[in-house]
Amino acid sequence: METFLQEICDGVVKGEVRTVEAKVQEALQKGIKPKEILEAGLVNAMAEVGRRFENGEYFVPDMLISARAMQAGMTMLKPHLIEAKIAAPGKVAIGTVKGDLHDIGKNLVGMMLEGAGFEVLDLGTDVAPEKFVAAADQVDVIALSALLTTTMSNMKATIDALQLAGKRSKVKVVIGGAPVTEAYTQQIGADGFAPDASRSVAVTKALLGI
Ligand code: B1M
Repeated sequence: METFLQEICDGVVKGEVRTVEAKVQEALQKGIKPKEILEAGLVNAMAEVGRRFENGEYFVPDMLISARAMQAGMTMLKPHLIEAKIAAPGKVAIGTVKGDLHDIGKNLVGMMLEGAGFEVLDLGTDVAPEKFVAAADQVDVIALSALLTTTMSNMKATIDALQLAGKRSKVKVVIGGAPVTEAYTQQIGADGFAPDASRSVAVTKALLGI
């Protein structure tokens, strides 16, 4: 791996905001592709943070410090990821489901969709099913993120709430997040599953027939 990318990755793992910002800046100036910085530097680092958490080497405050460094890097990358903005092919409401506060993956998916020209309405984290239902009139797609096995069930609760409100057929529902699988997608009656941010664009486009 390029030294810059390794340094960005190490900076996120150690939670060093200033190092991450400086190295992302340097990497961009050296012409390293934003997508490469994102995937090999930032996303890779959070996988290592997760591994350390599982091994008992990191605790919640460590994860938060790393997440803050990751967000700092993402803020710098965002304008570069969202370049070629063309006429919006559709509108997406995105949010992390009720009870779940993880937002890094959700933000990445939102950025990639914006980068692909979609208009993105970010409903934030810990989003109750009723909020997604309220947004359904304004969008073509609802994108749900969940990182916890305990909050995944709120994806189904959201789909059920859309159904109950008579809005299910108005929108496509696409889901994702570390514990989410294709089988779960079918089980709860969602329309699509994206295993990562890049593929969320292809899946969303396919659902809209673009
Ligand atoms: Co949390 N956490 N966390 N955490 N955390 C995990 C998810 C965990 C796997 C860690 C572990 O045990 N190894 C574990 C869940 C276990 C489980 O449910 N089976 C866990 C736990 C247990 C918890 C707490 C319960 C810890 C506690 O308090 N005891 C707590 C829950 C709080 C809550 O939500 N109510 C908690 C808290 C936190 C922090 C606040 C400290 C922090 C979040 C900060 C933030 O998001 N602003 C945090 C973090 C950072 C993590 C890990 C380390 C990293 C998550 C991350 O950002 N990954 C995570 C371990 C891990 O994932 N390895 C962990 C990077 C991100 C780019 O990936 O989010 O997977 P991800 O998104 C990907 C894909 O999944 C996909 O695309 C993204 C980009 O490619 N995707 C979508 C995501 N959403 C999508 C939506 C789509 C499509 C694709 O829609 C179309």
